[in-house]
Amino acid sequence: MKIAILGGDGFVGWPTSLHLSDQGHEIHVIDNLSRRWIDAELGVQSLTPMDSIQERVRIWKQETGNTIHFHLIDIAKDYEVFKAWLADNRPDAIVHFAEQRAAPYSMKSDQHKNYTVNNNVNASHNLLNAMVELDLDAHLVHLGTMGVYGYSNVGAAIPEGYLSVDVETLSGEKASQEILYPANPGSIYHMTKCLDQLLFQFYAKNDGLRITDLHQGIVWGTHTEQTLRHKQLINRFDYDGDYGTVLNRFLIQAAIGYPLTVHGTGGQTRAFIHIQDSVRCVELALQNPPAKGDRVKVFNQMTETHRVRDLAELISKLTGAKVAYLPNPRKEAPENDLVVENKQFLELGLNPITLEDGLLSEVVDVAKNFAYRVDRSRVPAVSAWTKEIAEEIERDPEHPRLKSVS
Ligand code: NAD
Ligand code: USQ
Repeated sequence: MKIAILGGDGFVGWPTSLHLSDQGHEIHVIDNLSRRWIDAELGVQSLTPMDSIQERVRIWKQETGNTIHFHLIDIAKDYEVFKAWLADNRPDAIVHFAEQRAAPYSMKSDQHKNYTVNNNVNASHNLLNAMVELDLDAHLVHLGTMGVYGYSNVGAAIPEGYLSVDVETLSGEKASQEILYPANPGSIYHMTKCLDQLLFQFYAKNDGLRITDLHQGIVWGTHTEQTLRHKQLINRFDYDGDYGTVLNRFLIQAAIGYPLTVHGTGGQTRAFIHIQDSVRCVELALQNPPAKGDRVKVFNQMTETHRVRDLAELISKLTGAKVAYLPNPRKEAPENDLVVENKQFLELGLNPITLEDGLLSEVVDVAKNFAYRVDRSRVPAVSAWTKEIAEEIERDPEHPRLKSVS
């Protein structure tokens, strides 16, 4: 297949591009490199030394003989350029990773909120709009988030996208219907993914676009089979307070002797998936497209759930790291349970990599190799969820949220 990978220079997009190229697909990475600019804005860098995208694809060609094409396009801003590219290339499938994906970054200021909403909603809408305009019957696979559901605590498993509900009709009878699971975002970033869901629902219904939405949990790990083939193919690995995600942050913190930064009591339960499984899931989704006219196909792309404090304790046991319980900069439930259905990928043959598979130590080893690149002052998460929390921080410059724990 000819596959466009929107956001193919990112943490999940790059290993997905390599994985699909390895399987013989013709891969076109489209990326505006905004993530690299955000590194510059924040004064941080990936823990792993990343080469330019041009150099990365050159090394891939050298190692495998396969060409990955790169196109520098901002899909949120350059609608006409993007549409012209789609018209000229007419891909069979499009994998859409190209959004601002960090919840803390999306909550930093009013400018960051605007940027995240404008970028993410326009990116998705421009894509859908252009597909209809060009009569492009490509299968669109979008990377969504488990966070659209809001980590429900109702005691029932979260279904894959749709909820069966009974409504009482005017004549007093029961009518059953399936609705999109009620959206309950916990950040501006997660909210944009809820808006994406509605865009997809409309375009599948109105224009018969074939869309799969992958509601993914937190991705951990860094290597995949293909990124290991050459040191210059290495994946990016974020550790800073905005882009680093919890499990990868804990593993890096353990490697550099920094106390594990648990927010609040650490009673938050979240869904996780290893990066190798994430790329495999995209492959499985591409092999199983919905038919034209079908509703949006939703998968829960996660393999296990864990409570944040249990993760910290597990890593502490493995590495001897200390655990620091910090005031939470986010507005979120301090404790929640989370049960998630993920039958569809298992039935399609996904064989999940779990935390017990020894990969935790592998990640700590990667982090130890590159520990010299870590700026410890960028480790604390300081982005506040509300004005009240921000004001508290401002009033008290000694507040532990602002101080590096050491
Ligand atoms: P990332 O920030 O590393 O990659 C996103 C890529 O998209 C970057 O290379 C960026 O430059 C590009 N991009 C952003 N806006 C663009 C635009 N307007 N035009 C062109 N390119 C643009 O993020 P990631 O961790 O690889 O996540 C990829 C997708 O998966 C995101 O949509 C995210 O919401 C979703 N996701 C990620 C995780 C995770 O734990 N990393 C978990 C669940 C879902
Ligand atoms: N947390 C800590 N300590 C830290 C960092 C985070 O306790 O040092 C806590 C947070 O408060 C939160 C939980 O860990 O309760 C998860 O935070 P996270 O930053 O790992 O994940 P999140 O903000 O939800 O976002 C990440 C990705 C996002 C993706 C989402 C999937 O950045 O793109 O959509 O995971 S999910 O969480 O399932 O919604």
